[in-house]
Amino acid sequence: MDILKERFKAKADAAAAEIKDLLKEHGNKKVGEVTLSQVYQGMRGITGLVTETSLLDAQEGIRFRGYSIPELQEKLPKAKDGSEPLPEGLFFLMLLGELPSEEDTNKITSILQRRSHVPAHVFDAIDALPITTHPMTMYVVGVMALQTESVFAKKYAEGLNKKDYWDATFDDALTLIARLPRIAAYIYRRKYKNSEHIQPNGLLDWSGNLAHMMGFNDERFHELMRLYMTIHADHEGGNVSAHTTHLVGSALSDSYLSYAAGMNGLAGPLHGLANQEVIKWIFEMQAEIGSDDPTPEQIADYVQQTLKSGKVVPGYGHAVLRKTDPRFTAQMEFGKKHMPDDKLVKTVWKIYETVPPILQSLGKIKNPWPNVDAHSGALLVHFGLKEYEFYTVLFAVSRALGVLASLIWDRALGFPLERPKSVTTNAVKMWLEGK
Ligand code: FAM
Repeated sequence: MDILKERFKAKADAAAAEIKDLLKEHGNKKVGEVTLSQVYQGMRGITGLVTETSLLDAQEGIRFRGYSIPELQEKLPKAKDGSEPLPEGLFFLMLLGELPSEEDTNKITSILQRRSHVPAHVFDAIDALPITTHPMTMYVVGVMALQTESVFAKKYAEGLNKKDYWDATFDDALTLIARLPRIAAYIYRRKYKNSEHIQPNGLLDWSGNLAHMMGFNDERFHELMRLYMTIHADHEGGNVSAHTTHLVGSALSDSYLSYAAGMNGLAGPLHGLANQEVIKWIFEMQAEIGSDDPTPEQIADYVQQTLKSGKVVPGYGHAVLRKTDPRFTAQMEFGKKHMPDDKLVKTVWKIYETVPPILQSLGKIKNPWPNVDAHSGALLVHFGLKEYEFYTVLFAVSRALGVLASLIWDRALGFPLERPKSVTTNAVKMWLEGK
């Protein structure tokens, strides 16, 4: 751990010096103009944040520290006999900014294994909730209960030098990431498997252990988890979960408080909850049509019905992307390799052929193409994970890697409190009248 911290600190000091010079020379340069529409419409397209871990291109999709998803699948270390990347390697890449060796990846795995013990009061807090509670609510309650363990909060209360904020954040972030699979699996077994819990296997990789504790032992499911945890980890800084984690962290709230806040945002249906909405929508369509193998015509009719009732087609559209999400494509490739004849997976592919032209014909939707959530549920159902209310918890476990790596960088670079300006419509009217 100390060597990892030293390597990180050297990178962060070099980056901080570079940013200082950059701002000294170019600090007054304009990065863009803001229109009144942007102020009212969710600040789309306004550049106002720095997130070092990944960058989203509207046409090409996400790149993590410069690497696309297919490149990560090729270059990141794999589990023994596996072919999907280990997300521990992606975490190293996002944190250090360089591709990890196998040894680097194993080091992260072993740090996470050693820190994975979850204190009993966290399970008590989850158990105190009614069984009908949504899994994302249980998850955030579990994370909040774990906040008792925050090194940052404790050291801050004792009087922490601001130069050391990053160090305590580093400790908290790794401990939190290590414990999330156990919390997620505990919620799954409590809610859906009669509280028959499965103990962690200290020899497994981070995602493999999550799959094991949930009760899925098919090695292909372990592979799916490794891919899933890699592709959902980060999507630059402006999305609701990343931005919220960063915003709350800017008040020097610790990793637990900041991450829990971000995950409350992930639990919204326009963001991470869309993966449960997609499968729910497909199941409802199957029930209405009376077939688990709908034709393209039947799908098109159902899409029109959804739109007519004033609802969105879940899994389609994006605030930034303007092409098919490469995270969708990666999952489609996984489906072609492991389950090409699965009816539900094939339905997802038929929806992919049917929905974009319909959405395009409406003229108002900026991106008619599928996003990450359009595909994930069908792969999970294939292995028997049909409890779709749980899906966003998996997304949340993965998202921890990106938002917490970013939070460590925020503290290392000394980023300040975030506080943009807001206006009232009255103030806007007065400004327009020149008053
Ligand atoms: N179905 C129906 N209408 C849609 C739509 C969809 N899939 N996507 C966008 N629209 C509508 C949108 O509601 C808006 O309508 P109004 O003008 O009547 O309010 C109009 O098209 C223009 O929206 P936009 O500019 O194209 O998209 P936004 O940037 O405002 O919103 C999304 C982006 C993702 C919130 C939106 O596309 C959506 O609601 N999609 C369905 C939910 C979903 O899949 N979310 C997951 C996003 C995912 F990537 C993630 O965060 N995990």
